[in-house]
Amino acid sequence: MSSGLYQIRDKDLDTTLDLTRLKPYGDTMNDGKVQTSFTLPVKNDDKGAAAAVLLAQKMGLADPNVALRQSLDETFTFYVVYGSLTHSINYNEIVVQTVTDETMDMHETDEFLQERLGRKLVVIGASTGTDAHTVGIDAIMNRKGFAGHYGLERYEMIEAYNLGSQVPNEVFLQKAAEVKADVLLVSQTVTQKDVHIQNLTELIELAEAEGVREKYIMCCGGARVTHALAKELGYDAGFGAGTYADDVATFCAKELARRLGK
Ligand code: B12
Repeated sequence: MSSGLYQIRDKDLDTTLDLTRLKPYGDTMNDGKVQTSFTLPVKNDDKGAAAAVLLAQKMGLADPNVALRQSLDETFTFYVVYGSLTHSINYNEIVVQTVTDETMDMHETDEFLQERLGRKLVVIGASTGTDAHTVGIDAIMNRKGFAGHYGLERYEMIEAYNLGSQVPNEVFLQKAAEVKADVLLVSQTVTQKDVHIQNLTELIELAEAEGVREKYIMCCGGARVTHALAKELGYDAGFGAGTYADDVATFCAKELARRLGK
């Protein structure tokens, strides 16, 4: 492509971006275009569609348009609604808590552990309580890993135990003691009625009651888990969607080295 073409594109670029009044982008800067979907417990008719439009307006969407409505059964209907969001936010004021370490890859973490600790890091993981979702914890721990990132079982300097799902918190702590774990990894996927918060809190309370909380690096993860939430609940770190084994391995290796002064 000639540089002339780039010059034309640069000239035509929209320069009205204002990060203090950030809005979603559809095909023009600041058009605020969004799509939302929801189910209403009403039958699939024009009155139901009008209800969907009114709700979308109350959400702050201008010119809502029902792009799809589909009966789920006689009294439930699914809607997809497009519109322009009237709200904006100040992007420059946002402060987020993140796990700040620069992520090392598997080989770098193995080398780090070999040099600093001189022994394997023992990691135990599970989906605890009633949670039967295993894909998240498997993505982090299974040898084959996830999206091209190997899991903890493949690390030479990590001894990984994946207990699977629906592991009661008491059993999880017992097993952690048995294998002399350095790190506890908890996965929570179901968040209905904040069950993940109750379950994560119960584990911390149990660890405190048994006097072992400080013995372990405790991390949790799941689609609705953030680092800030994890810290609030008493964990050392929290990992959400898009996490790879590299991220949590880096955090745990560096955190243990820090604690041991190595
Ligand atoms: C597969 C699946 C199931 C399978 C699980 C099979 C299995 N072996 O895991 C089955 C069919 C069993 C199932 C059952 C249920 N499910 Co389900 N399920 C899903 C589904 C489709 C995918 C979840 C998944 O595998 N994601 C892929 C993984 C890779 O992502 P992830 O978990 O977020 O993990 C990543 C990060 O979060 C992070 N991570 C996760 N854990 C950890 C832990 C640590 C330590 C770290 C560092 C990182 C980390 O790293 C991972 C990789 O990046 C989701 C919908 C969706 N599309 O997300 C619903 C979903 C999670 N399920 C849901 C529900 C409601 C249920 C049921 C209650 C349904 C029912 N009424 O029976 C039951 C609950 C069973 C139970 N007791 O837990 C809801 C949860 C809603 C909510 N807000 O709570 C969802 C969102 C579907 C929906 N939209 O309603 N489910």
